[in-house]
Amino acid sequence: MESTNVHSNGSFKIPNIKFTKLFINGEFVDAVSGNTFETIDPRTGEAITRVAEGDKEDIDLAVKAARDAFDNGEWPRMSGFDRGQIMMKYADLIDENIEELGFLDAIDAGKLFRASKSPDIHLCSHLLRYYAGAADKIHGETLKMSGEFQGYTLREPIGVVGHIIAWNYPSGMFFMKVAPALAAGCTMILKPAEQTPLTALFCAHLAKLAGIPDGVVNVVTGFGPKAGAAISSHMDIDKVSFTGSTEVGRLIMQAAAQSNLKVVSLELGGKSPVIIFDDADVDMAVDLALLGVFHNKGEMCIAGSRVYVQEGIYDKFVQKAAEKAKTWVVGDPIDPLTRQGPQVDKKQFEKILSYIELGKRGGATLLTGGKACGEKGYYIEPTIFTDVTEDMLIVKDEIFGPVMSLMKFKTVEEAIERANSTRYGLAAGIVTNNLNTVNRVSRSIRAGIIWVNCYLVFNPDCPFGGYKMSGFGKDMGMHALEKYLHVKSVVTPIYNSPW
Ligand code: TXE
Repeated sequence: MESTNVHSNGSFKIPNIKFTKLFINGEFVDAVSGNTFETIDPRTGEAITRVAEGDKEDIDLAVKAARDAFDNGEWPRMSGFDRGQIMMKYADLIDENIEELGFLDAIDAGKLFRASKSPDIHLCSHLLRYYAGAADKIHGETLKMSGEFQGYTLREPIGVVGHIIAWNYPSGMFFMKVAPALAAGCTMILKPAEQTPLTALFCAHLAKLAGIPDGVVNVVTGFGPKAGAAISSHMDIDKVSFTGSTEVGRLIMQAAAQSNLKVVSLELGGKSPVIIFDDADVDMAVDLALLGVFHNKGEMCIAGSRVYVQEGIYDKFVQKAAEKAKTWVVGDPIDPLTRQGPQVDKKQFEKILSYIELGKRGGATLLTGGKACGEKGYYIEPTIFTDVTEDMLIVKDEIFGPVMSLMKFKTVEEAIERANSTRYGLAAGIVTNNLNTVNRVSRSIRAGIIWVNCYLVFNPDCPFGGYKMSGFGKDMGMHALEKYLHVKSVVTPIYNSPW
């Protein structure tokens, strides 16, 4: 462990960065190469600190530790109840350190400090407690079979898991992956995104404090093509669980197929529709639609970036959306009045601005925003385009920023068809008071989660994951636990063996 000093800035404590090394086999260690890289504060574009840059050799060491902990260690063998008790302790430690974790997410990812403390970090401890409660309820079945045999199934931990995660929910995503895998009895290596390594290392430290045995949770910071690729192509990792872009998801599947055919689950991009019908309360619908795409500065795979409004309320909606978007405060994510912080890094900032340019040049009308703001850092104005058509790239591609495409529709059939006209299928929103419309549309949209008269509502018991090119395999809910379990059948003769 490095320095533990905490210095104060106004009403909250700003922590010094304590953990910057790889966490392997219960110890913080330098990368084998000795290399480090900068992690950048998107509020300023300046470096926060340097972090160890893991590579294949470091992944090999982490896998060796995780393999040994799985093959010979106590974690997979202890009772589910005991695992659950340790996970409960881990959850308590997250709550005790909520301010520091929230702050690290704010300076590393540009997330709202307020939102990082709640619900983001609350979700972390909630996930741990949810899966801690499930750890002693992993049961098999008894099989009657036929003839002189009977059988039963065992649900066993899948083995050594490699988690590769993205930067938009650094701590929440850590526990979406780690908590169910821990409950199942797996051991693991997690690679956080290179943009946001800080909370993962802090959470590794808390895992040790909670009493999770060495080698069970290993964190290797580093870059995708090196440390990430070493996970997906490793011969001794049994499963890879990934959250990130569709392009890299494809590479992960290829690497899994070409190495040891490890089990793969992918949570990828989205281009989610929000459909607002004539009978909706316009103020409520506008608030919901703005939140759906501007929250977390639009860096959400579930961002409701395609907003379809029925023709009867379209004009009123456009007017109110413009008014409200202009009051959306962009600024320092530490300031409690801010609603939108900076984009995560320069690359993402430039990607979003280039899509905004594409929209302008393609003939879409800029209703609000449309440019960067602030003197330094990676801030972008909340941007709404109207007069967009389905063939424009701003409507087809995941922008992953505060950019809404606002479109008009006439009938329910048209809304369903246009909502489904995407290669993605992660989420959708419906705003209406008509129950028949709710039932019809929610059954017709090909997406993993449908929010009715709400948006962005998450809970650990609510499965989350995509259809189509948004990936496969669920995070959260009991379905996520299944991802980390194998089913084994055991067959025995009822009386004497016929052999
Ligand atoms: O993602 P990457 P990026 C989308 C979003 C965003 C775009 C690019 O549209 O603008 O992706 O973001 C690791 N083998 N999403 O470039 O590259 C990488 O180190 C193994 C949606 O940041 O997919 C990081 O840990 N791993 C998404 C993780 O993959 C590799 C969230 C994600 O990075 C790798 C993030 C490789 N060859 C971006 N290359 C969502 N579903 O929420 C990279 N990585």
